[in-house]
Amino acid sequence: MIKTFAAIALLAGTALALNVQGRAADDRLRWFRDAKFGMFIHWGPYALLAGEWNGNKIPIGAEAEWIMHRFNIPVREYREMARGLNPVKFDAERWVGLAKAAGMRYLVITAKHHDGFAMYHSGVSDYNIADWTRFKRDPLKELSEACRKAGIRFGVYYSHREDWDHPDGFGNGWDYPPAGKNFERYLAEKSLPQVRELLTGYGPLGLVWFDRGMDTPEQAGRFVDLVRTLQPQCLINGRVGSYSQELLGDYQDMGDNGMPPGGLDEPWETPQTLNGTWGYSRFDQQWKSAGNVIQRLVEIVSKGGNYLLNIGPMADGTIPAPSVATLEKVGAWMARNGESIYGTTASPLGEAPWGRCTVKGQKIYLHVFHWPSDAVLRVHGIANEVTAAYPLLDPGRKLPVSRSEGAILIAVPERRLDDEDTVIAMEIAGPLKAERAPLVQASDEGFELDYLEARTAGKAMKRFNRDGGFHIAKWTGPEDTASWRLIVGRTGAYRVKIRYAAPKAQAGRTYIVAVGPHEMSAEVRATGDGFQYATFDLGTVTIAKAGTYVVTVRPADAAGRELMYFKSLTLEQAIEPSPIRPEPGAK
Ligand code: FHN
Repeated sequence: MIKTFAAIALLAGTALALNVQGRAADDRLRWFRDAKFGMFIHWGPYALLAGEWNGNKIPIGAEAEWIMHRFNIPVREYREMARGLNPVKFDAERWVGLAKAAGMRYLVITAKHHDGFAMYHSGVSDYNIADWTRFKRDPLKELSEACRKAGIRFGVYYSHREDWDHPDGFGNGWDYPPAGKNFERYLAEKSLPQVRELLTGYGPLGLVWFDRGMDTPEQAGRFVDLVRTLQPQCLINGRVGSYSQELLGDYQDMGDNGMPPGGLDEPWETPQTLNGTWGYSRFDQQWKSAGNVIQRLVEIVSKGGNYLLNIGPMADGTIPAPSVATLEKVGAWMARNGESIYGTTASPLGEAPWGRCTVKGQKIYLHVFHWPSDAVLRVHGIANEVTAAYPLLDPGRKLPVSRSEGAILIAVPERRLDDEDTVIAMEIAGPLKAERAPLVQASDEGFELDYLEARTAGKAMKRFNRDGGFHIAKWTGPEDTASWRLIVGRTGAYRVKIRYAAPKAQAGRTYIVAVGPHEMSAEVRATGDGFQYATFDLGTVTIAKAGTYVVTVRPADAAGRELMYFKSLTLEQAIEPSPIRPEPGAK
């Protein structure tokens, strides 16, 4: 088994994907990058069922808004049920007030979920809250206005592909046999026109949040074009396109409740639940605590992402009390510590034994989840001089700072100042210089060089895709590289193996793996459709001298297509003496 100690610090201020996104996208994304925290709202007729249909219950932890699909409720019956929606307790200002009190800076509500019911006054279909029920109001209009007053960006969720009500929409095979469907008709009759309505009737939108992808890039492109034409400043989330590599929207969404390992080079967001469902279920009372939410928020922000946290209001418009209580507690923490969240960038420092860091220029915010019992906070991996350290809650209280064996030592108060997360602000001289610790061989068996620990250069980018997870992509030419530094203690032969995914179109390109001055080349081989990773043996390399080596992977030459979706490279200590050329020398 191969083990490595990967004490890795990524480069400060991780370069965002300007080369891919372009300046216009960067401009659109500015508010989003600063906002960090948003409210997601799943609200529709399913809230009336609250997780139960004819005695059948949605299991705890499963999605209550999927009830129509789970129990194959006939369209006719679901429509009848939806007539009863009458959210007399709905109060847009109160909802938006809660988002604001929680420290959230944007709000995204389901304009239409998979059940096909519009929660706004649609002219395209009378199957909407204003025409279909006796609640003659338009909640989205009221929310959009309340958001504008409160300075919160307003966004709409729209299920553009999945629609269990429309005979040609995707997903309802119990009323409408798939063979008879004309998906294009659904797009033309309902999906595109409703998105147009949303883009024209609710003022400037912060974003449109599409879900569940689209079958072809061309179809997804129509939604992208519509948004770009009608509201060029409006963001589009990553799920507009198919669940594949190419990002047609402005930023990537993780999978539901997804937490990336870190190191992503693109703007991203993770939609997460407060209990186990998005839509309201009266059975699911497994709520996350405020402390859990705060620490998640910090972890997400420390990795450069946004946290879109869901509430599932009840059918009458009441927000479940546990959600309100949690969000208020989170908000109280945000009111004290928001400076360490908004407008920060990904931390180059990764996880520390005591917590995580966020960064804003020359200020490093140390989020202490686990208070040190000896009242000394040890910070590793920062080369800069520290000019000041103080609790964010008490900036006048300067904390003594010293250095020992490469670590910054901060003498902190005996007790934490904030439950769950006490923030210590640390000011440094000059731009942040994160020390990149080399990978150290943990055993005699070798190294595993993971994509996450690589230093990327050129167009090579650490990405997420909803099919295959995380990897390095976007590299097309020799200047696009992934590299690592190793300290090799044990000399001898190492067997080199590479793990990647490559669809057929990428097969045949040549790539170089350099271990110090020794280069080996190979051709990319197709690993299957989608993002199926496979491991290939590249032979052995002999390292004759102990020392520090740079290992690099790169395309051999320039081409218009991506090289591969790279996962890892392993250098295993070979058992047999190797016939391969001796290493001319270490750097
Ligand atoms: O199917 C939906 C689900 O109901 C919910 O809306 C989530 C939110 O991210 N999105 C889909 C599943 O990924």
